[in-house]
Amino acid sequence: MTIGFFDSGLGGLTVMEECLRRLPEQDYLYMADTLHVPYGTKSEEAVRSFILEAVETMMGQGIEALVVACNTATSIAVNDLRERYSLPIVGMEPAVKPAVEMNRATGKRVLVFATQLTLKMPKYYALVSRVDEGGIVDSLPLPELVRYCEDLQFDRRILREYFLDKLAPYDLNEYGIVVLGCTHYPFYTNVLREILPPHIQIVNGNAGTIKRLSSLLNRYGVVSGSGSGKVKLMCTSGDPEYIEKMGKALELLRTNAL
Ligand code: DGN
Repeated sequence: MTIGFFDSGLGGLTVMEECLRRLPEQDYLYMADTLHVPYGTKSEEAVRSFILEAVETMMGQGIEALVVACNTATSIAVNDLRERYSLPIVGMEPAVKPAVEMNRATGKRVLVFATQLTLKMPKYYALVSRVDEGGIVDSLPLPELVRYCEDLQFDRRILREYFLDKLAPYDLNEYGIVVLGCTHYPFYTNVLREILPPHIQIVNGNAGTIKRLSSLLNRYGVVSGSGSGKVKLMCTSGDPEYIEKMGKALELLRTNAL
């Protein structure tokens, strides 16, 4: 089976890389809507039409399951995609629910990093209202981080300065968990680990998405695949030179050279 992964840019690679390790018996295709990255700062209507167009292209490439490996795109268009197509479709959700549950015993707060668009969508509001009974969840948009990632900016000094500036208003002793609610952000887990106090855990939604994908594939009868465990195709809506960048970024994730 060929599983298609979709994001505006490099972020979805963090999900696909983990999926390649956990489900090596499938084939993979990755599509980045580089013509329109970043999504997080654009209007909901514009982003919806970008997503529908890009996914239509992926359908033409013969994918048999789709992972919307972008929190912003999931919030905006996962329902439209499910109405249009009958193949298994899995999206992202900021891991707020597990974070709140994990923090219940400690009484500490949860800090969610995501794009502005994800944080202002009704889906996010509904998620937080559902799980955050104690009012312990705070949210912080980090739009520059998507741009840094797209520029393959992994310079420790620049990133440290960036995070220290963004986190300055927060008393980190009050927090027990940071949730990475954008698929670009796990590229920065290592640098965040160096900056955050050791008691703060860093979580993302990738494992949850892969778990949902596995059970959906089982439900569709795809118990085990006969694929190569490889990425068969990487494509973009824009400059084909970007494909080299995707290869580099995937290698950095694979070797944890970040
Ligand atoms: N990777 C996307 C997400 O998970 O929300 C955001 C990328 C963007 O275009 N801003």
